[in-house]
Amino acid sequence: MAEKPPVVLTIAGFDPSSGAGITADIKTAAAHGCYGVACITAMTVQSTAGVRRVEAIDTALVTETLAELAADMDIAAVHIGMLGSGKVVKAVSDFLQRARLPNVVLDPVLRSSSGVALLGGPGVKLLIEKLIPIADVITPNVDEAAVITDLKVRDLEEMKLAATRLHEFGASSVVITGGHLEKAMDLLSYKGKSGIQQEVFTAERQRSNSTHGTGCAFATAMACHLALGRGLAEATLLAKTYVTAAISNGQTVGRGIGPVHHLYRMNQQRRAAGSGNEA
Ligand code: PXL
Repeated sequence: MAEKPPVVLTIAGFDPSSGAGITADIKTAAAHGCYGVACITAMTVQSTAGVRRVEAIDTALVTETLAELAADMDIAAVHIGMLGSGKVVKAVSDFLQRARLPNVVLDPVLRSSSGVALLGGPGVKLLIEKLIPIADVITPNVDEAAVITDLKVRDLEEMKLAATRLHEFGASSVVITGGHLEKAMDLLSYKGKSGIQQEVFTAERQRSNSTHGTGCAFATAMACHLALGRGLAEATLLAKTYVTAAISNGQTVGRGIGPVHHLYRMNQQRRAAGSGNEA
């Protein structure tokens, strides 16, 4: 019988180098046995060397694409990445209010790793007002958490305070990723029965040049694990483990910051089968 994989919808920008954005998210969904579908929010001109140009997509295209997909298939989880403009933030939040889809993971993408703004000030304000309260989980990195909360976020204590502020903004659950802190640390914070519960996940910091797309890979992997029925803490741990392995198996592509290897498990399968490119 044909299998029915969980469908994971990514609403994100297009990175032609496929380290980040929708093409990377589709690889992440495939790596988790999910079926990825996508709504493009913005075009970027970029390579591993950096982002050259960003153009938001016509919001009518976003609205129609989301309605078309939601009418056709059961969506088990949603990943929201780069939105590119305040108008697109509004179109996506209007859709989510109507469609009431499960397991909405919001990665509040504000800047590229090379420092180019991917969402302007008015867009950030709308994201805080309209998307944070309806997402099931938000996954800012420490820099994004600092911009959104207007707090300094440099260590674990400050991550905990920022997460608490994000709950005050209406966030149900928060994972602040601190992969580039001296000690790589992620903080999971959620509203439990007896108030806010916080759990820390640590890993050795990796020195690597293959780190383009870590944020997208983490948030999409979270969405996949939630789609597969896993709880929040398990999803966080498994998504972190996935990204750590995707970095350490990073591929040398391009002359700049290389992509993580979203499909590293396929190499392992090839090796186990004793065939393929084992270089
Ligand atoms: O890593 C953030 C990000 C997300 N989405 C798209 C991007 C980038 C960074 O460049 O281009 C489409």
